[in-house]
Amino acid sequence: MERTFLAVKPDGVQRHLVGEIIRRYEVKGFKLVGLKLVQPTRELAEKHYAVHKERPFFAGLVDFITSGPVIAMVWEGDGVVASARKIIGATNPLTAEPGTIRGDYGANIGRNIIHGSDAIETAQTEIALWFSPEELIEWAPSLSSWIYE
Ligand code: FUP
Repeated sequence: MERTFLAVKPDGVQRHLVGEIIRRYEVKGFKLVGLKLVQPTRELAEKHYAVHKERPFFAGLVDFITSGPVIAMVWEGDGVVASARKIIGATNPLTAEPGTIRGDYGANIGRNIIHGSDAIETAQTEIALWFSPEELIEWAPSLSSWIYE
């Protein structure tokens, strides 16, 4: 089953959006398989955003993501990678559609509340970076037959 990595960034934690964000993925029908509060180190943040290391916003991005705790999560479900991104919305909250997390709660690209893996391969890399295998829990949701045909 497909898995994705989501993280509520320090702004989302400070703004008390953790519960609201988890709720959106729960009620959608995805399965939570990993969850923890993390104070990211610079090393972790630089690895996580390595693809952006030549970009002008990289230093600020690393400063921001290491500035406070983040909620790191792994969610599982058919098509969860792309669907979770739709629920998040566009990178810039000012252009993200209303109804998306960034569209509803954000007003600045540098404070866009949540991270979500952009592809299945990226998700695998990010899950391995943020979680050890024993932190991911296999469990059988009793509602499965009401969520999946
Ligand atoms: P996303 O996949 O939507 O999180 O966006 P990107 O991977 O393109 O960018 C990662 C983070 O860099 C964004 F969440 C916000 C930040 N960023 C900026 O601060 N300025 C920019 O011009 C682009 C991205």
